[in-house]
Amino acid sequence: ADATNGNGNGHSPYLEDSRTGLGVDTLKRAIRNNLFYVQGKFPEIATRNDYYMAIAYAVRDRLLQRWVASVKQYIQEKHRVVAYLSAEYLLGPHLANNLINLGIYKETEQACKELGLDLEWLIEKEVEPGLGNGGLGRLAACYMDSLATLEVPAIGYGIRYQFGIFEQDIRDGWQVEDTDNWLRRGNPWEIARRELSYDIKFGGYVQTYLDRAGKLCFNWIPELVVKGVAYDTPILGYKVNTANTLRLWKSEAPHSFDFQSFNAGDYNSAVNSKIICENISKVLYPNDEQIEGKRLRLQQQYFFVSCSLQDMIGIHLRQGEKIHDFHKKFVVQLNDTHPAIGVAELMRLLMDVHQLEWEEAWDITSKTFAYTNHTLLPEALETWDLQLFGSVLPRHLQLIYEINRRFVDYATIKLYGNHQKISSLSLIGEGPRKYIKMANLACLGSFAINGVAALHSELLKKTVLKDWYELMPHKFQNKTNGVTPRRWMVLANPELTNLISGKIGEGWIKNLHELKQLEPFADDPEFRKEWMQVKFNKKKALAKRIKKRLGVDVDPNSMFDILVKRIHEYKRQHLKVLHIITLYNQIKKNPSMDVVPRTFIFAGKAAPGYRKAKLMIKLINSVGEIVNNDPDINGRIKVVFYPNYNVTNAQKIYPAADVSEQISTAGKEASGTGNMKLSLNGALTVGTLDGANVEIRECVGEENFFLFGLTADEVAKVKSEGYKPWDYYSENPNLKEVIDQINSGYFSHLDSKVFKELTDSLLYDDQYLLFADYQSYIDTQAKVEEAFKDQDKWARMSILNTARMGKFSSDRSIREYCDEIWKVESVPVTLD
Ligand code: 9GP
Repeated sequence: ADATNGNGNGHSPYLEDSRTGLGVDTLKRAIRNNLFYVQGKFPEIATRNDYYMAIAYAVRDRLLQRWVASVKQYIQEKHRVVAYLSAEYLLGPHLANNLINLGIYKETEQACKELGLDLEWLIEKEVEPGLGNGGLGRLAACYMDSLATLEVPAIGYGIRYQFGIFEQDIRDGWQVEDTDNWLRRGNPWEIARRELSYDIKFGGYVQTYLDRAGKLCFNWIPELVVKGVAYDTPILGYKVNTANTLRLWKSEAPHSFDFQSFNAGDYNSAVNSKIICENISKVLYPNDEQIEGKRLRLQQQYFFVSCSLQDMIGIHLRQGEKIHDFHKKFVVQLNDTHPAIGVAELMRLLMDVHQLEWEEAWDITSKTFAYTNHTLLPEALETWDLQLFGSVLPRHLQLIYEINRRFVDYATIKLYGNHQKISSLSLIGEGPRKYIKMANLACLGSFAINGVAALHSELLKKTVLKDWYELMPHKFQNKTNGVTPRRWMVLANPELTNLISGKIGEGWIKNLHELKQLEPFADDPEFRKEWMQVKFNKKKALAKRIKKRLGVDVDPNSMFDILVKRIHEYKRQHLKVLHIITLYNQIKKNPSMDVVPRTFIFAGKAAPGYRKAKLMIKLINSVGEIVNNDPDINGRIKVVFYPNYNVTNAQKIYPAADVSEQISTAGKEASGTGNMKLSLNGALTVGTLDGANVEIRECVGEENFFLFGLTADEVAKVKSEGYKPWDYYSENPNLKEVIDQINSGYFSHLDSKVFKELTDSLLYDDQYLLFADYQSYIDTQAKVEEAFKDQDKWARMSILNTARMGKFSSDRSIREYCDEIWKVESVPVTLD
């Protein structure tokens, strides 16, 4: 069959190349070959992982053809390139995504079937690379997908952490962390480029001397040198030939061990340096929205930024270009402040290595970088203790002092006499201990600064970056986040994808605005029925997973009310718990009341050192234990905490959501992207006017969105007037009952102390205004319940949510970045 049937149609006269062909028979042949020649196995003894690998390598071959063509064309035609610098990439599993982007999902499924394999079962096997914490890392992954789909020459640079975000388990209601050994079975998607490595210096001191021409020169004598080795992963666009590179750096020792120590019999010292060097890319810091001023983290940041900038300069010079034109070749996007040290590092490379003068080096640097801010939380803005910084990067400390000296001179003239403002703009913070302000370095060194949703960008200008906005208003922009419809619809929800494409064709997958054509079908009763049937099937599938994972029965006919994201006080998972307990109490008081059955599904990780977030998880599980087993409730409400929220699990959860909970305190969530994925999958949002919720509501229509709570302005006002949570508690009997109940030990086997830290922080501080928003939230939830009773109307609202989400494609975001910040153009790639 192979010899006659290259395209799987039985008519092809020639045999497809087994590494590039896309037909069923060719894929079968490739899988069998890989099993034999790559895995060294034959079917009788092959494991599930062997087959997964065999398929992955077959797919990788096809990616490589496009990847090589892309790189070749970029080099030959010398295109301008976007370099996306991000300490995190939350990629999610590769296989199914690559099959979709190659357009061979069905063919591969068929090939597997003919080999007696179940593709879906093999896909389930894939361990995802969890090289990120949450929104910021996932955004970087969506952007890589869109860059390739829009055929924009781009390189993503980051760190190849050996251990990604921890795996979460729940024991006795508490979060327990386990290491994420994602590389244990190998990674078929990457190629190690051992020839591509750079030396990265740390510590030591700087020698200053005059050269023969009398020029002041600096020679950094490091205490430690680490080697950064490139590991490349191709990122293919959707049904295009463009495959861009994600280049992640692994840290290694320049030498495997120290021979002198080894010969002297001191084995530990002989391998010590190897361990120190490898530690740098060993593990991802598991904190989201929280800085940790640890030496290793600074080392990680500098490590990947220096490797990346040296790499870019190398690419530029190898193309025969001049260092003076670096900024014309590359535009470098700083994903938050984690790579902001790049500003000082590019200055160092241009001056100390490439011998440019200060003025020209600064001119190039400040035309190269653009900075995206992802948070309004002041505690998440990175600073480094100056002494620590100087001990890791002594040369950069000098450079930052000099950048700052020149800047402060300028600001002093511009802002004559306004010492407070000048000191807030300074790159160096004063106090008992001095510190470096990375956001200020990023603002000063970048030609563009953007927030990630309209409200966020406005608040940046009014709050954390106010002084910068007033000094340099021309730099400020907004780029509302987006999500890739390929992963979050086509892959996660093939059933809905088919239903939609059956009505309006497939154009929406690349141009999400086309979903608008679905609107008229919201009035078609038959379509509404089919729509709800797909939702029901996805709920059934999730219910099955919940049963398997947690042993809890949930009813797919109940409303699936979903709150999934990192656990954080500002995201207010505990407000949801207050609602659940309120509902529980209502039913307890009137067991025969007519209540819409609901399943509350939570998921999310807490930073391991964030005690209150971990307590919130325990509270959810404790409430679940009581509610789920109370005979008065009789299964009408269920509470589930689905462990180990990651991309794989998210893909199963979003399509099953009826309700999307986006309940952060207004003015705290920069954007959110889960809100977009849920609404795209037809969930109705219960939300505050925070982050991108504002724009989602504008798009889907206020009648299709459940709004509650204070606005950002009202939050600021309530706080400035002296907010007293206790007053809300004492004046609202339902709220009081809920808090007292938690405090009494009702949900914790009569242990009244477990949740005290949490309830005390609400009663006496309540930074995130749960109590102020409580009644509004409860009232809105009553409206949700009413709306759900009319399933036909609900279906209509659900369809309109999906139909109106066109704006929230990451393709739209990337197009805006390209046109308004990066000034880069698409380059369609042709295959040889
Ligand atoms: O908290 C923001 C989230 O709102 C946003 O959607 C995401 C991507 O822009 O970034 C998150 N920020 C961080 O993870 C750290 O600043």
